[in-house]
Amino acid sequence: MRIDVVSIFPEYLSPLELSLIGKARQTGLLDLHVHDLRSWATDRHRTVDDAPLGGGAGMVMRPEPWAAALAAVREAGRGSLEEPEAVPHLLVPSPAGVPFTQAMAHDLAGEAWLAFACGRYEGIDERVLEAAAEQGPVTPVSLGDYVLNGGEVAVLAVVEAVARLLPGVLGNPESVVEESHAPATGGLLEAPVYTRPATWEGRSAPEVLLSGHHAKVAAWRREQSLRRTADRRPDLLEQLDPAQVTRADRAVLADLGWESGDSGVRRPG
Ligand code: 6GU
Repeated sequence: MRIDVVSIFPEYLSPLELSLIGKARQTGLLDLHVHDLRSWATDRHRTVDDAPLGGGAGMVMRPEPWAAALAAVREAGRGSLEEPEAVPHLLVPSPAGVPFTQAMAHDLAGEAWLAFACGRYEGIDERVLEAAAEQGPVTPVSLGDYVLNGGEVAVLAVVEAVARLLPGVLGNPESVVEESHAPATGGLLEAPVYTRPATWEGRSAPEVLLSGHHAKVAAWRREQSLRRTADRRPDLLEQLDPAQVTRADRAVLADLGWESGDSGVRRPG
């Protein structure tokens, strides 16, 4: 996969040289390029922002450097991807974007080329995104319902979430199957985990995990997933596919005061 990132703080992306992502770059699984938006600013002060039309607080990123940067990225990528018609899927981090999810990470992991346009200040002039949408897919993405100063932290999060799904990036491909939010867990949160010593500072790990009884361990983990999801993310529990709810699940849910039936599960009162 090729990934291009355009930012006025390219150093902000240096963690992408570390750990599994850094390794994936070294081994050629990930071809990641970070670009400084200011290289496409043309005035003496390398200005990339200006006051918002219509007034208001803050500054808006000017269209000209962005258009030049995105054109240069498209050109560079076409050279490297051998497909002469290739275009990147442009992702634009923004608190006004669509929520980034594990499902989106899986979809993006199937693409050959992603590009990220990191806005700072109040954002990028909207016409840049309109023009880009005539060249290829454009998706504004948000990490969640809070405000960051710019898109760089979101790029770190999205690139890590996507890259770890690429074949060969993780040592153990099974670890992506059972984790929280993976389709295989039916969208439940993962159960708590323990390691040795079995008793630490007077606290014992759950007995069942020492039993060697795989079916009992699986049943215990399923129950813990349900309880934790009910506590922390009742919204996820409500979206559970009724066909995936077993009789044992119903007993746990009833204990929590949840109702379950053929149409799904409903939270108490
Ligand atoms: Cl992707 N960008 C910014 N600036 N703030 C955010 C965000 C993204 N996601 C949540 N808050």
